[in-house]
Amino acid sequence: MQIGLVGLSYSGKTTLFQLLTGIKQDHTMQGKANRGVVKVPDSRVDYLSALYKPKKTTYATLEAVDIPGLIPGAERSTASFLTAVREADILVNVIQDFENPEAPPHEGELNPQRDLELVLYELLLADLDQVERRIERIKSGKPSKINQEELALLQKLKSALEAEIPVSSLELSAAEELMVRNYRFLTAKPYVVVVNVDESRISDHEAHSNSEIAGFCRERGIPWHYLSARIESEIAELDGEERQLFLEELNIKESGLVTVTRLVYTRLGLISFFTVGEDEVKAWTITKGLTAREAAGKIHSDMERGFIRAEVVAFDDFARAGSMNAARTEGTLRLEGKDYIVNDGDIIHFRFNV
Ligand SMILES: Nc1nc2c(ncn2[C@@H]2O[C@H](COP(=O)(O)OP(=O)(O)O)[C@@H](O)[C@H]2O)c(=O)[nH]1
Ligand SMILES: [Mg+2]
Repeated sequence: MQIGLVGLSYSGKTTLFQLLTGIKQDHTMQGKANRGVVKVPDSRVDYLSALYKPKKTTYATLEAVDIPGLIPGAERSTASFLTAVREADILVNVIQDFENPEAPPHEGELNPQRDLELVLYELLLADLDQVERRIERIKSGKPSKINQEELALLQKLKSALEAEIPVSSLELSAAEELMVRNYRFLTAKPYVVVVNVDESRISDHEAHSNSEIAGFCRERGIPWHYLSARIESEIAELDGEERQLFLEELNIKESGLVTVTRLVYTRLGLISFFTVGEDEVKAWTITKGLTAREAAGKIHSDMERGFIRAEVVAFDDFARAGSMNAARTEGTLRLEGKDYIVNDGDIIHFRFNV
């Protein structure tokens, strides 16, 4: 799964990219999209790894792309920007809410709500542009070949986008949904807001909760989070204990890396299950609602084909029991069949036959 970081220049995209991936970037390299792997922090994996002491510990991963090139009011967004945004599975909109002489705000005035709306507007315009061009192309084709259903849908999308309604907010039939998916509209993508706030105001939770942005997001069901990207990316370089001390000192309850990855998981409907052993402790990411057999297929197609049973224990039950044997005695480790729906945090051992 790919996270696309979008936002105006100087909002802190590259800084957040650094926090998420641990990869240091040259901030002067404007214009180039950076790609990196996000190791998804998970205290359950930490616990299992400390217990099993495996040869290898594998965390779940996401991909992050730091996408520059969004210029409000430009005639048309740059092609490289649009291509990168279209590839992303989820957009994280980074918004500037800090003062820094190295980061002049848009039109000389710091205004987070305006910046949020500017970004949404650019996404709307890109979709509208795509819709209009498609309508033109259809209309200029042979009349006999005109797909009336598609044309009707495009007209509906056009009116919505002109009224600044994102594609994700539209009620669509199953057939329309399918057509829309093919277009990969930017305003149809899952969307999360990260407000990059000055470190001096990072623990002002009341102000964050009452902000214009919070109201806007609450009303529309958009997940949002306040963090301070620069100080957090500096703290992230420290080792465990020191890191915790600094976070506490700043009254930051949880690292932005943890919160942002959790928001992304929730918004994308992702969950993790674990496999454990002396060789490897590993987190696997799947979409919510998969059966045990389908989950086995994520590990290996043989496991799906030859699936017999799954031995399952919820992480919390396992941690309480302290070992597999204790969990078995307590009855929380149980056998499940192929149609069992996997839960977030399940520790699973698949039995299969090939
Ligand atoms: N004071 C402060 N400065 C920040 C923060 N985040 C980023 N910056 C600085 O703002 C400038 C722009 O950040 P950058 O990540 O390059 O923004 P981008 O253009 O969106 O990639 C850089 O000089 C950063 O060091 C922050 O939370 N607080
Ligand atoms: Mg940048």
